[in-house]
Amino acid sequence: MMQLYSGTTCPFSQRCRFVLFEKGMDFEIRDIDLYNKPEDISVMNPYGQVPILVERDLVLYESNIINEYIDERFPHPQLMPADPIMRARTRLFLYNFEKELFVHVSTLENRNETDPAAQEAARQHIRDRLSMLAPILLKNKYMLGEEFSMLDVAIAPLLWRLDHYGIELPKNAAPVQKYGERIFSRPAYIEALTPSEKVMRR
Ligand SMILES: N[C@@H](CCC(=O)N[C@@H](CS)C(=O)NCC(=O)O)C(=O)O
Repeated sequence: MMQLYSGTTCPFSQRCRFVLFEKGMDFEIRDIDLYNKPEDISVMNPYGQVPILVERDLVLYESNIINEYIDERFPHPQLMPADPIMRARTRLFLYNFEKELFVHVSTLENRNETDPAAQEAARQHIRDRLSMLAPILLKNKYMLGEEFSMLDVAIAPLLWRLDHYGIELPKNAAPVQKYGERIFSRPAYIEALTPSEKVMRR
């Protein structure tokens, strides 16, 4: 059985919990206290971070890498597009999300980053970058169109945390908020939330 080492408030861990619940297979979630990390975390992941997925002698880290593995191992419902061109485009989008959005999420999650100016800059970058997605999400139900995909999984934990991070989107980004609500109403999304995540959003 797969085991996921997961942080109860970690947006990257939430991505993997979300995919595990979407697939509806057997797995075990091990909650890790990030203030008091067990030693084996750094043995399994040289960067000392969660999420980590363990399946027999396979040990994986990095949320997007873990999620692609789960998607290939349990193909239904498929979350990466079947077509190679769309698949490649999706990977490129995932890469862009990390470079342009989640690098700033990491600043806000980092307990050692206490500089208010750095935190405010991170909020501003996230606000601007998310607002740019509004025209696409006005037309599309999900990031790629009608089909729910790995891109929606990747971005959802950020949309869930906007209030929690103190980020208010401008009015013209309403389609982004509505898109978030569509993802948050999925049964697997709700099941994957930890008690600490449930209280992040009113
Ligand atoms: N790029 C990584 C980021 C993982 C990450 O930043 N995890 C944080 C918690 S949200 C962590 O484990 N922090 C503990 C530490 O760095 O000591 C991923 O996508 O999995």
